[in-house]
Amino acid sequence: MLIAFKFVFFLICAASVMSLSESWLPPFPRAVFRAALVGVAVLVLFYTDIMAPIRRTAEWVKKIRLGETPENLPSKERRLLGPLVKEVSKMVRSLETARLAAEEEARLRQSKDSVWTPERLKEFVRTKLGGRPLFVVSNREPYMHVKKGRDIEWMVPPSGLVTAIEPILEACGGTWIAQGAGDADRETVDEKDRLRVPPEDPKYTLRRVWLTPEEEEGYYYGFSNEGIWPLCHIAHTRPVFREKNWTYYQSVNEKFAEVVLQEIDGMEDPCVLIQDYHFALLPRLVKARRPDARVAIFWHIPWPNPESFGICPWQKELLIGMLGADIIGFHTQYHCNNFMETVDRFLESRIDYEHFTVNREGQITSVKPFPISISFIGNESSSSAEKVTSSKEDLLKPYGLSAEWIGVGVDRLDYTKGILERFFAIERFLKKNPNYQGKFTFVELAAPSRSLIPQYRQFADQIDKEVERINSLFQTKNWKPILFLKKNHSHKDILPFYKHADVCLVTSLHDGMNLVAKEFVMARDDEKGVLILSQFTGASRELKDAIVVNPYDIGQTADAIREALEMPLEERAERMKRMRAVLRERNVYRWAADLMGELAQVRLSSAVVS
Ligand code: ADQ
Repeated sequence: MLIAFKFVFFLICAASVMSLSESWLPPFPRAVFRAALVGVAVLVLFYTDIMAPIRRTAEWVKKIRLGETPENLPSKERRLLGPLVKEVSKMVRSLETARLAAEEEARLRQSKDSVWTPERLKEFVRTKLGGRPLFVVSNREPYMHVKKGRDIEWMVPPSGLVTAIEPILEACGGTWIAQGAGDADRETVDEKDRLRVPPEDPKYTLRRVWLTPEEEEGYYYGFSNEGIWPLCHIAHTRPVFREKNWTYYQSVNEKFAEVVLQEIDGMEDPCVLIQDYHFALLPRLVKARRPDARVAIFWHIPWPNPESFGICPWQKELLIGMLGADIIGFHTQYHCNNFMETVDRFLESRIDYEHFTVNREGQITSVKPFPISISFIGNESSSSAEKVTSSKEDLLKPYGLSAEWIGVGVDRLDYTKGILERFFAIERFLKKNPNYQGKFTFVELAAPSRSLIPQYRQFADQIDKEVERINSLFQTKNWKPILFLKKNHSHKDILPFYKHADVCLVTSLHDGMNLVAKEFVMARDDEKGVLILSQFTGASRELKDAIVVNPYDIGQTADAIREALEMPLEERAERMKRMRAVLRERNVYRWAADLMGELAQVRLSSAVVS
């Protein structure tokens, strides 16, 4: 635009000079003079507005190549070379990430450190799978497309699963099969319901599966979340088993099995990694038709004792479905033991407690713990994306509150997370320690969850009432004991609360692992902050330097809050240091590597699963 404007301006000036020249030059020299004038104008424009920006852009790219951090390109260059600059900027980001990763790798190699990084995982998986692609199945998809006005945007649903699985798929390629749940998901797939992701730098295929509202209600809300979820958590919420939901659970598992079989068709010796309790029947359905496939299922929630599991009317069918897998993974050895005892109680099979395997009709399944974790490699605080500048005061100010100490809780609004028990403990703490009234505020960041299920709606109402009751007992003009923020917060919103809280409360009544406890520890590079952790979480097996409590014991949790707030600084730092060392060593890349290593080693039995 600007160039065109300049060109027109030059032409007008040239025309004026030329009309002047008509009076003093004969026709031929006048023509030469005119041509020369236009030529000079074009040359000047070409040099200043095309060559110079290209030269400066080339300098900019060169600086990046040499590892320098150049200033942003001036707007003139960005205007002229817009699309090119956009692509180069993306390249710069990938290059920067690759360079940081390579430096980290080199540093770790030199220090003979055993930390797992995404790069190490990629290399490991590439070698182990020998170029074979991987097929992952989960209920939730890693990328969701949603409508924003007239545009379509993509988002990553908040899930630890994506963090854990994506580096593996990025390394070996393959296909992630999941339910398409975004309102623009159908508009972004090809005729085979596939698309390449990540959207900005495609490395693997996402295959979406469509469920009808009835299927979603019966399989997801019904059998999975009203049945299996409370069955496995033993949080004293009665599981609901309806025949109709069971029928949907079976048919949706069959639907997913058909998709898996289509996707692995023609692949030799494919690896299939199934996620969670939504797909207990899937391993057998796949293995029966493709005995040459290596199949693993990872169960993200606890496994109960045989007596508790025994109330499920379809206990045998679920167990037989799972035992189609070559590997069944849980977070803890305790859950593996419960599973083996359950199989022992309800199925005809040969159990080997020495190697933790089940042999059912010749199909051998290995049952192992793989404690899931977070993407902590130890240098996170240096990443600019993670920098937090707010203060404790800034966090409470928008709500007209101030407090000397703050506590934090981050949960899906789920009855298994012990949120009510936590609030009762805060009430007890303030009653027992009146000197903290007016000074300690607990911030609960709670994401609404599964609100179509009646128990979840009742639970949410009960929480609202208790928050109101407890606050009304103590609150003053600019202070209250509980600040209850109910929404799905972004990780960026949660981080300042993790960073500035004096104490984090994780009081699950039962939890497979609990990643919030680990996220809190990862955020505390200042080595301050104390973690209070339920003994009924998988995380309590690893984070032994937390203050471990029985969440049903309200008095004990109340005393733990006081102990945390009054803990000497050195002790806090010592505990946090040790917990961070554990997490660094057992991060999510190690989880993925252990699981993939095991899957690659599976010796396929000749048995055909019936
Ligand atoms: P969840 O029951 O969802 O996972 P958890 O492990 O704590 O429990 O993970 C929750 C995740 O959601 C965390 O990453 C957390 O940051 C995020 N989250 C929680 N509240 C939020 C909020 N208000 N806004 C936004 N994000 C929020 C299941 C099992 C666990 C197991 C995991 C992984 O129940 O036991 O640890 O899978 O296997």
